Amino acid sequence: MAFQVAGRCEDVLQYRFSDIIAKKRNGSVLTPEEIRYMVQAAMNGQAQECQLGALLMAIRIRGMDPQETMTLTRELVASGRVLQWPNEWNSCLVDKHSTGGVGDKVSLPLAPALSACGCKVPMISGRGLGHTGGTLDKLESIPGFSSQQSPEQMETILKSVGCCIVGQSGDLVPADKIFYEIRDVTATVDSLPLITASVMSKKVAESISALILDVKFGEAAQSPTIEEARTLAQSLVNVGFSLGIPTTALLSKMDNPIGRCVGNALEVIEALECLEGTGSSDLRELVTHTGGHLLWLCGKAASATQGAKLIANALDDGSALQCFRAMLEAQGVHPDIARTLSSSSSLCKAPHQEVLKAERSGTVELIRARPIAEILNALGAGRSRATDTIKHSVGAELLVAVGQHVEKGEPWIRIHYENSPLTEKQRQSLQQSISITDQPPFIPTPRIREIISFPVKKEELGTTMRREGEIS
Ligand code: IUR
Repeated sequence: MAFQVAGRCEDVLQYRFSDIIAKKRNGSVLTPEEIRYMVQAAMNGQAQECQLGALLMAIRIRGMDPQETMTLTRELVASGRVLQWPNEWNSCLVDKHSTGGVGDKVSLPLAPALSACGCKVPMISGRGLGHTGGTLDKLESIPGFSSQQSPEQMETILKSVGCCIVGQSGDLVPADKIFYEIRDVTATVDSLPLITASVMSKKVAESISALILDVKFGEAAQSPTIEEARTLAQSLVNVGFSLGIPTTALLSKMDNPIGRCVGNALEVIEALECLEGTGSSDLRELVTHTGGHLLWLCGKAASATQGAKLIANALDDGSALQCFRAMLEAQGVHPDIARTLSSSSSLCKAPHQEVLKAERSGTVELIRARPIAEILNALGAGRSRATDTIKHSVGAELLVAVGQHVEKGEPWIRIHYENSPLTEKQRQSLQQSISITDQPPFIPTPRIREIISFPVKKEELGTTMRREGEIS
């Protein structure tokens, strides 16, 4: 039954918050004015926390249509400052968002590789929470690295280096912070419109020209199935496009850890391998594909395939590594460290290591990322509450790869730990996380399974979403 909000008038400040809660609770569509009021009331304290929680739960249960989701995104953006850049950067400002994975260090090589290809990358990243890692935590394994940069400092770094990776400043989308804290304690994090508005508002506030989304699915992702990931990706792409940012989403499989390292300092070393043109092929695949799509979206490549080649060149010819080192120096790392950092540098080493051995011979079919990440978190690599401190040296190196043959007794994982060694239960759980079968060795399927994008030509704006088929 449609529900009419009482007290409606021209001045949005005269809504009654409880009427808006009831309207959404009853399944009606909120008007743009009601959504604006919801955000303003959260900002100016007119809405009580319990009312915000009730409204977020009503949205979680009843959902929002694409128009409401777009309006919520726009109002979140309007709650704070919007970054502004020199006009000449208008078509080359790009960023990436990942829905979170295990061993996901893609941003570290991607930002400098894009910068080496002529883009400006004002990347705003987050910290790890739960079983997924955070880009800022990884970078903070490098002594001196500072993720706190003002918009003015960001502009200076973008002028001289072309990319920066920073934390979100308090004046950017402050309403999202209020909503997120309440979502976190009211079981409303997993709401499609709330995730969409939260993610996209921060990207819109960055004033970028193009955005790539890595929407993960699988056991170690937020979305267990490709169908759920596709729905989220379509919602994100929809809002991006409606608010003027050409956006493409890649759906990528997240069951095995990305690359061969999990844990902050170890992942930086692996990112450096990628920047040196070597290292894990699945990491390089994600970096070149996400970068390739961005170069295409912002007109620096004739196709995503050509863009991927340009990114691969930047990794192979050392230009991306140079940008990475220059970014570190600009963000506080001592020049002697920044200018020489390489995959053979010793970075924040854990005092202890334990190697586990394969319990049978056969082919490695799967290495389950989620239990590995949960055990590493328990050893201090991650945080379960936002206020927890982390141990950058804690992590794991995979010594075997999916698809290869292993012999019984061969070492398959090396755990790096500080003061608390593995318990017997953790050891058993790690042994259960590798699946070794009798099938013949195989080449793993690529991680990226589907691409969701809108046409970027202006005359095609607003037409239906184009989804390219499975890519092999
Ligand atoms: N990241 C965000 O920025 N917002 C969200 O709601 C989630 C992840 I879930």
